[in-house]
Order: sequence, then structure tokens, then C-alpha cells
Amino acid sequence: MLRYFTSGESHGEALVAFLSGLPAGLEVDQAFLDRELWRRQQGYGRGGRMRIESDKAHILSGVRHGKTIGSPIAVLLENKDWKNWQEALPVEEGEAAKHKRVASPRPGHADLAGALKYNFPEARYVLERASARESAARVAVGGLAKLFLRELRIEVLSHVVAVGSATVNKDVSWDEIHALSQRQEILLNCADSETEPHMKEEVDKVLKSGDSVGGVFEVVAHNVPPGLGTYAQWDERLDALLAGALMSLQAVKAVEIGAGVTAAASPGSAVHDEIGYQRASGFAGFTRARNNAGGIEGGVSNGEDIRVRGYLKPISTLRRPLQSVDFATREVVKAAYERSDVCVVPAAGVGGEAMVALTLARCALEKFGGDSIPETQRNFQGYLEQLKKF
Ligand code: EPS
Repeated sequence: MLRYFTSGESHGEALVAFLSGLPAGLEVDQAFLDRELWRRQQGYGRGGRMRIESDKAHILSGVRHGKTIGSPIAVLLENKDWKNWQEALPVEEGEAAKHKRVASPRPGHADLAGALKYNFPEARYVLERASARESAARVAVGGLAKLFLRELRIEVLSHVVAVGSATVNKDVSWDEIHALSQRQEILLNCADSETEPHMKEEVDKVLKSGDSVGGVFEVVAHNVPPGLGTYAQWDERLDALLAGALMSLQAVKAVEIGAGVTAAASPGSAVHDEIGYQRASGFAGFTRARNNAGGIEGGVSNGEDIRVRGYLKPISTLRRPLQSVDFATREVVKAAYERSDVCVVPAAGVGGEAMVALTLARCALEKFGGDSIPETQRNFQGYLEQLKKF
């Protein structure tokens, strides 16, 4: 069973991620993991913090001589900003005068709910853990899940569909998304060259006005065989697992599978993807002319690309803050402001890839099993043979 945890405060010494359940013998491409971390740090609208950090996956355990050994993997990501926070956020008691209080909770952030829950007099510790910095740790283990999925020829990438009111209104192919992932400058990670400048304008607008902007990313999983997930039990449905995984990312407020949102207002004939059968040289199988289902029917992958979207609220830290209340005096004041991003849609997309990869890797391991990569491969190939003979 694939399981993972993360640990770490945004301005603490490091983030740590644990991943348990990967088979032995998986080659670990360190440069790939670091490139994934780099991709998550990019995007137009990130704040000053990204100039301080350059995330690297430092593997502590579970990998030897370049390959997984079947034991739990621990990955450490250093916070370079820690050197500026050692006195403000020490592990030991330290000096109270040097602590940096978050005096008034930011509407939309975890600040107030977290302080009430954990009985903190102010929101510093809440911010430290609720921060999207944590998603870097997920991208590190998500990168390992992607390497595992590659063994099954499955790939997972993302692109940005909307920033504020700038929206891509055309279908984006796998090849276009793949080309995006090769870019050396991510900008807004948008596959439509006409829309991307409008997205940039949306970010410029809020940069100028002291506001923030949300948007929509889409994660696409390519080459997924039919049969991952099941309708047999509610908590094993692939769409439910993916929705939960994406919703767990910071600032995601809605998740859509395929054309889920517009489907609700359309007749069935315009929604469901008609089934065909093709016999061509080297290929015989069922086909679909479109993919409104987003690659999942009845909670089971159907062999089409899996398409799942995350809808992000605008960042809740505002340079021109909304009304709040001072934790100590209960007086109405402006919400706290700390250095922040104004747009994180491309970065959240990379976090989304990690969550989708981890979910698919879990489902693939549940279906194919295996304590070593050759064993998983054998089981996988056997299943492909079965599909061929169907
Ligand atoms: C974040 C606030 C900013 C972001 C941070 C998430 O950090 P800081 O307060 O240190 O400027 O940069 O995201 C990251 C550090 C990251 O790696 O993505 C928040 O409050 O959620």
C-alpha cells in the first residue's frame, strides 16, 4: 500500500516527506525530481520567497545505489529562508520579543479557524503549517510516484486553463501539454499563446492594485490503462480519490473531472462519449470521439486520458488587506500582511500533478501489486495481454 506524509513549517529548518510502499528496483532520477521541484517554484506572480529558495530533493533513506530498496523513503527539502527565521521561530523556547506574531487573521486563510482549534493566541503556527510551502514536499514524493508510473508508461502533467477572467476556450492536446513541460520559462504554463498574455495582464492588474487572483489548472494523465479504481466500493472510486487528493491542495476550492461542470446543464446526448471499435494495423480496440468523461466512468479509468481540474481561490494574503479583528484587543483592524505570492495557478498545477501521480500510483499498485519492479511489470504486462485478448 502506498502511503505518504509530510512534515515541516514554512519558515522552519526543512520540509520532510515520507513515502512508503514503492516496489524495490525503481531507478531514481535525481535530476528529474529536482526539475519537478523547480517547475513548482515557477510562474508569473510568485513572491520574493521564490528568489530565496531553490528546492532540491535530498533523499535520506529508502534509495541505495540509485534504486529504491522497498523500504520507506524519506526526502528532505531545506528551507533556505530558515537562516532569517532562526530567532523568530526556534525549536527551543527562544526570546519571546523576537517571535513574529500574526496579530489579525486573514480572511480566507486558515489563521482564525486554526487558532481557535489549537488554542493559539495568534496565528503564527497556523500560517507555518497551512502554507503552500508544504506542497513542495508533496512534489518531491509525487516525483517518485511519476517515476514509478513511467515504468507502466503512464505520464502526468498539467497546464493552466484560467487566471482570473482570462480563460482558454479550446481543447489542449497531450502533445501541447508535453511541449509546455519542456519550457525553460514557465510564465503561466498556458498552452494557448493567445490567452497567456491576457493571463499575465490579470496578474499585472492585481500586482498594481494590491489584490490577488485565482484560476484553474488541469492535470492530465496520459496512457492510463482501463481498470484503475473501482465502482465496487465508494471509497475506492478513482474519481473520488482524485477529487480528494486535489482538494487537499492549498487554495483549491473545487475539483472537476472531465466536463463535469458544464455536463450538469447539458442533455445526456451532448455529454456522454460514444463508443466505437477500430481495427487497424497494430491496434484493435475501443475508441471514443471525445472525452467529456475525463477518462473515468463509474469510478474506473476507461483508457482515455484522465483530465481533472482544480479551481483555486485567490491567495488570501492581500497587500491591501480586508477587515479583520486583532487577536489580542478584539478591535476591528486590517488583516495581517506578510510577503506573499499574488498568483500561484501554475505552481498549484504542479502540486496537482504530484497528487494525481500519487493517487494513480496507489491504484496501480493495488491492481498490479509487486514488491519489485520486475514483479509489478510482469503483472502489468499480463493484464495488457488480457486486454488485448478481450
Ligand atoms: C505562502 C506564503 C509565501 C509563499 C509560500 C506560501 O511564503 P513567504 O511567507 O515565506 O513569503 O512563497 O510558498 C512557498 C514558500 C512555496 O515554496 O511555495 C503561504 O502563506 O501560503
